[in-house]
Amino acid sequence: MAGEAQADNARRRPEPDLGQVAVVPGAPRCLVMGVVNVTPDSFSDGGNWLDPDAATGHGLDLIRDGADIVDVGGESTRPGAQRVPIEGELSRVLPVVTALAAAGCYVSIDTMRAEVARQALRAGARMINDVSGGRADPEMARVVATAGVPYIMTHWRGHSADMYGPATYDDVVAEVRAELAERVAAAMDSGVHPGQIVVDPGLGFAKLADHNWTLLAALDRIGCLPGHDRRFPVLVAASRKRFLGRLLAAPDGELRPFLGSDDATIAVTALAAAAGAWCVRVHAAAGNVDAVRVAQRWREASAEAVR
Ligand code: PMM
Repeated sequence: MAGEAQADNARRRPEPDLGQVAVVPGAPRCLVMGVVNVTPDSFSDGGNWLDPDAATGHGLDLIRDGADIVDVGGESTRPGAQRVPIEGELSRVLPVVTALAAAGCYVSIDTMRAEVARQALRAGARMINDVSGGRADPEMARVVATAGVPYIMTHWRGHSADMYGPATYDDVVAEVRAELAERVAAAMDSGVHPGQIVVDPGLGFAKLADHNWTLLAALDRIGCLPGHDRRFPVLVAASRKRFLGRLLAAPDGELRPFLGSDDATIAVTALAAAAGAWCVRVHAAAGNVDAVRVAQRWREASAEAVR
């Protein structure tokens, strides 16, 4: 299989010198990435932050509440969403990225388009979050390699217009790890340094609720990809996703509304941080920041107990 061959090449290739590459930020605890969706139609907060000043203010609030990174996106990926033209995406994100970067925030750009990533980096973004893992735009890996910035690669099987058509797996953990391994090998072939890469199981992206739970339960294996001999940092983005609303459904089957799943998001954050996640991507920062602090202390106490 082409993917296996790519992964084998990745394993054999000596790692290049880090040079000017900005490696993924390390942290004593799991990082918290706050979401700023500058969209009319994202599933939990669509329309709230479409105005650039409102979006910037929201980003600053997330940082004040303890978020380490703000993730600015201008294209909804909710199930069924159609693509926005690139001009529309640029006009949504660039003023917000510029303002948040100028205020000293660590900004990530959430985009599948290389040109949007390039312009956002020029405007001050320092990290690229690509939910397609480089599949939507073949130019993306070259932009990442040239810029030398951290790059989040999410497991993805296709655009949101048909989110659940490709949600078929015999073994979801093995298949997600194998497909991520292929994407990582392809990025490295384009010159991306492995130290730039973060992987993400892509909760909800071509995944049914049970797939998401199975992936979360296997979190400690997601960063160890077949054919690669380093463990990649893992980002978990469960916040307000539909599988939480389904878990918390009322007795009559009505799904819990998005805003009613923030406590469940915090519970996932605590468990993900305890399982060693590098970062959680969340819509509301404060409770999640508390949760990662609890998880960190718990991990330290566990380590102390075995010394
Ligand atoms: N999900 C959404 C948007 N961006 N980024 C990463 N890395 N992983 C995700 O799972 C992800 C993402 C969609 O959720 P939203 O509309 O609530 O932002």
